[in-house]
Amino acid sequence: MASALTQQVALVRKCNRCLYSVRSHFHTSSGLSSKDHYKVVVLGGGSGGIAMGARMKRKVGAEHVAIVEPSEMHYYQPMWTLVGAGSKTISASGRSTASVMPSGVKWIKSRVVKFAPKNNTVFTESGKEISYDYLVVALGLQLHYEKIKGLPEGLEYPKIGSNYSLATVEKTWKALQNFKEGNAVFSFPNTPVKCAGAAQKIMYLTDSYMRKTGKRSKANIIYNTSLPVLFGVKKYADALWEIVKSRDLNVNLRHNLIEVRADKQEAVFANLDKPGETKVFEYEMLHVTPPMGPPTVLKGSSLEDEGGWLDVNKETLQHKTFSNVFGIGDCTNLPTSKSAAAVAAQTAVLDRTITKVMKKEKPDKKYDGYTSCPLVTSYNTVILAEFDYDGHPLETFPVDQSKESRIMYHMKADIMPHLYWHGLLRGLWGGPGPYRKIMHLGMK
Ligand code: FAD
Ligand code: UQ1
Repeated sequence: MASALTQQVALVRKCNRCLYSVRSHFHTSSGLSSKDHYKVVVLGGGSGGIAMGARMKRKVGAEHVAIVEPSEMHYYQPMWTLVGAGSKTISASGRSTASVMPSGVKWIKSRVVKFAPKNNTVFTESGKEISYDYLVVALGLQLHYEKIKGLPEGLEYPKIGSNYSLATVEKTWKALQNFKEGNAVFSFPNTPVKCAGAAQKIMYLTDSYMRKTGKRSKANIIYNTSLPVLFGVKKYADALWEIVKSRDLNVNLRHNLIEVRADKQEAVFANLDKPGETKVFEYEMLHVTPPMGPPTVLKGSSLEDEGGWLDVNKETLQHKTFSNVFGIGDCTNLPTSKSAAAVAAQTAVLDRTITKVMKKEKPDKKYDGYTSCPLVTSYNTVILAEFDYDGHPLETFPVDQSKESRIMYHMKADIMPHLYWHGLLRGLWGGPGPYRKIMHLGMK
């Protein structure tokens, strides 16, 4: 009896070793073992998560780092603006998650579903309990197409697209190509968004495409935004207003999309300054920037602020209550415009903050809110907006970046993807801060 038991235990051990080696070979784990511990656990394998995983690997060694990410594919979302306008393909914007995972780091291919920060533990959908010494939260934000009446089903119809999601970005390009005559309508929601410029970049590209194809005189181009301004930083807003006027684009401020009647090709907007007043716009093409919000998994986690965003110190990126928890990117309440450029600058600060906390020292490097938005204004021009928490321009190049530039377009379309895949994701690109200082040497 005893020897049968011993044999069984030996067999189970052998199987476990075998499973372990299979799993580590594929460098993923599906939740077969129920409890794991890592020195650093990163939640989310998007821009911020992969970059911080790479940096933490250098700090504590690959075997002490795990990244929890459910998706098989990792997408370079900034390319979707150009996919929606037909100048890049969706396949060029994606790589397998396995290929961007820092080698040797454990990929836990699941979704985090619960936090227990007092016990330094998170739980995954696959039933795994993971404990950590340090936690980096990089969960991104959530798109809420469902918050607009008629939209989820409306997106099944032609003539509607949205550059914000993988499933709908190619529909924008189809709608643009099939445009005959009428209104081309673009929306901007009444919530925080990622890459605040993307909602209007596609309008400028639509205008350019229609001029190129001789359809412009048949199109009435309308940008309806919930905001009271065209762009949050005056220097760039002034430049954009000039473009809007010169290209005959119609901008309606404080207009919030609330309903889509796709069968009738109608979009209903609420006037945010006159409660109860709505206006119906017929469309031949509609581009939707959906309402966005924090990851719902943060709700009730004691990690979130009153708005549901991860509650971090705006200079150090350390959580305000739990000193071994840190945040980066779109899921945080950092009061800056959410972007991959912001994530890049945040990685350099967060790397330093965590190093200091690990040594039981006070974090010293301060994030200034750096963010950037390459405002694509045609198929070969970009206004490169770069600014800080206070909305002050923080331009990298010693030129006036509010002017439309072909070189900046080349940078956005051809150089930036390399900087993303080979620099940011490998933890080697911490934003242009140090280069800005060199570029401006001897200048005011
Ligand atoms: P993400 O990169 O979105 O990653 C979040 C990750 O968390 C995802 O991989 C997701 O699968 C994972 N996740 C979610 N929930 C869970 C869970 N429960 N458990 C585990 N994992 C989870 N930025 C620029 O700088 N320049 C641009 O020109 C630009 N243009 C853009 C254009 C478009 C159309 C879009 C959509 C975005 C653009 N951005 C741009 C914004 C940029 O892509 C994001 O700000 C950036 O990717 C944010 O990184 P993140 O790590 O915070 O989130
Ligand atoms: C950037 O660092 C970055 O992340 C890699 C982006 O996301 C794709 C950007 O769009 C921009 C503009 C920057 C900032 C980089 C420079 C060189 C100004």
